[in-house]
Formats: sequence, C-alpha cells, structure tokens
Amino acid sequence: MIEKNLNQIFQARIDSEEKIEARDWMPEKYRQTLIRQISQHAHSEVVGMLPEGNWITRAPSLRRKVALLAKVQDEAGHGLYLYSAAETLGAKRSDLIQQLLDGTAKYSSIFNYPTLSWADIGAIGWLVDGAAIMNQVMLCRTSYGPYARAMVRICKEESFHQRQGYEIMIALSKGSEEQKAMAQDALNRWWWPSLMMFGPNDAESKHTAQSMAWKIKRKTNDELRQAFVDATVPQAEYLGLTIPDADLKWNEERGHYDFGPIDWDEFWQVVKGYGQCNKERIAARRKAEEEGEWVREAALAYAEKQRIKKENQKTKVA
Ligand code: FAQ
Repeated sequence: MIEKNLNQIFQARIDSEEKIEARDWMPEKYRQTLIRQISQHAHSEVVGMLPEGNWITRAPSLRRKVALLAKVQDEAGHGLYLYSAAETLGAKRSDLIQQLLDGTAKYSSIFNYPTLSWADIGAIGWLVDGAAIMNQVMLCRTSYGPYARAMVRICKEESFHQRQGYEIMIALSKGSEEQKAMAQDALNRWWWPSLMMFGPNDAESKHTAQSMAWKIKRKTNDELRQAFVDATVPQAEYLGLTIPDADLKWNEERGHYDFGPIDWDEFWQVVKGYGQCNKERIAARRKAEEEGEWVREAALAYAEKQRIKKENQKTKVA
C-alpha cells in the first residue's frame, strides 16, 4: 500500500517535470534502469577512445593531432562524469568496470568496427558523434538530475567533436580523387553501423515504453534514428558523397527521408560479442586496468598518508 502510494507520488513528480535527485525515493526498477543505461553509456565513452586512439600517432598534421588528442581526452572525461552519475545511484564504480571487463555489461555496438584509414576519423566525428548528439540532447532533459546535468556539459563538447569530424570530411571530399574515394569508403562502412547505434526498432525495444513513461528517454529509438537521417542526408549532399542506401529518398507526405532496412542480424551479432573488434576492445581495456593498478594503489596509499597526517595534526592541536 505504502509502496503503491510512493509510486504514484513519484510518477506525479515525473509528470510535472520535477527532477529526481539522488536522495529522493525512487522505484528500484527506475534506479536499476538508470544504472544500466548510464554505466553502458560510460563504458561506451571509454571504449570509444580506442578506435580513434589508433590514429593519434598517424594524424596528418599537428593541428589534426592536437584536435584528435583533445577529443579523445574529452571522451575519457565523459566516462568519468557518467561513472560519477551512476555512483549517485548507489552503484560501485569498480563493480561497473568489472562488468565491462568480464563481458556482462554492454557498450555501444559502434565501437566494435575498425578504423582502417584517416577518413574513418572524419566519419566517426561526423556520423558517430552526430548520432551520439542526437540521442544525448534529449538526455539533457532526462528525469534524473545528476544524469541530465552531466549531459549538458557532454553535449557542448560533443558538438565540437562532430564539427572536428565534418571538417575532416570537407577537406577530404574537396581534395584529390584519392582523398574523395577515402571519404566515400569511410561513409560506406560507417553509415549502417551509425544507424544501428540508436538501438533496435521501437517494436523490438524492450526498455523504451517504461523509460519513456519515466522520462528517462524523451524520444524513442526510431524517432531519433529518423531525425539523424533527416539531418545527415543534406550534409552528405554538401560533401558530394553518396549514402550507401538505394532506398533512401525524400517522402513528401511524411516530411522525412525513407531509408532501407537495417541488418539487425549484424547488430545483434556485434552486441553479443561477435563483431570485428569486440575481443580486441575488451583485451585493451583489461590491459589498461592491469597496467593502471599500481597507479590506483599509489593514489590510495597517498590518500591514506594524508588522512593520517591530518589526524595527527588534529590530535596535536587538541
Ligand atoms: N549497442 O530496449 P533498448 C558516444 C541494447 S556514446 C549495444 O532499446 P534502451 C560518444 C540495450 O542496452 C554512445 N547495445 O534499450 C562517442 C538493451 O540491452 P540490455 C552510447 C545496445 O536502453 C562518440 C537492448 O539492446 N550512447 O557514441 C545498443 O532503452 C564518438 C535493447 O535495447 C549511449 O549509451 C547499441 N547500439 O535504448 C565516444 C546513450 N542499442 O541493457 C567516442 C545512452 C541497444 O537490456 C567517439 N543510452 N542496445 O541488456 C541510451 O540512450 C539507450 O540506452 C539506447 C538503447 C538508445 C542506446
């Protein structure tokens, strides 16, 4: 009875656009949904550093290198804000990271594709960050306060990331024939995986209905995917590149672009761990965890020393 009332009060707060804060009562399933989504998002940012990190030493100029370094560092920062947001819900960061390392936690499918050429760095910024922003702008209005506030800052940085990528694509597509071919090849390989980033179609999405009711999500997977296609087609036209979809065409009646079917078998294979780079990505994260262990231990030992020093000073004064 009490639980039922609490649930009603909670839903009324959500309906009246109040933010839910860390110490407020919330249904256990709301808490668990947020921990799942926020931690998957954090893992995606951290694993997302790997495909681009692959090109830092090979960036074609100092300016490109500085921009890419800054972008990858931003992604580490986004991971940290997001792990902190998950911690406000009572999750332990070390448990979340362990779930990533033992393969029980998901991260975005997109980061299991390889970066084969410099143009892939342009395509990631343009398409992957473009898709990420489309999804994350709505998350700035998510019902859980700490997540919403983290997303505001993340979105500001993501929009620079998107421009960094699009600017690379402009340079390549206005460059030599060979450069234009590189840009087209990158678009061919990254287009469909970018559409998959938004998750399964609404009819197949098991979490969407409840997450929309709780205003964790403000738009469905299909709504966001459509908005992304509508925004991106004119950008491809400006570049003079062709989106690899024979069914892509403007639908006057709907006021949207129609597009061809997504290969959901490929998506689920990647999500289940059988994509081109899943093993490599997890191996890289495990290696980083092992090699960073002494740094974490040293930081903890230093913190303990500082604590003892403060204690001793207090006893001296007393
Ligand atoms: N990959 O019922 P739904 C970035 C899973 S950040 C893998 O629709 P939901 C920045 C889903 O978890 C990119 N798994 O789920 C960057 C669920 O499985 P579960 C990440 C996926 O949560 C750019 C199952 O399928 N962004 O890119 C994927 O309502 C460049 C059923 O799905 C976020 O995480 C997928 N693509 O909607 C960094 C944003 N899609 O958990 C570096 C926050 C779905 O029951 C370079 N997350 N699944 O085992 C969200 O908005 C939502 O979680 C969705 C999925 C929309 C991703």
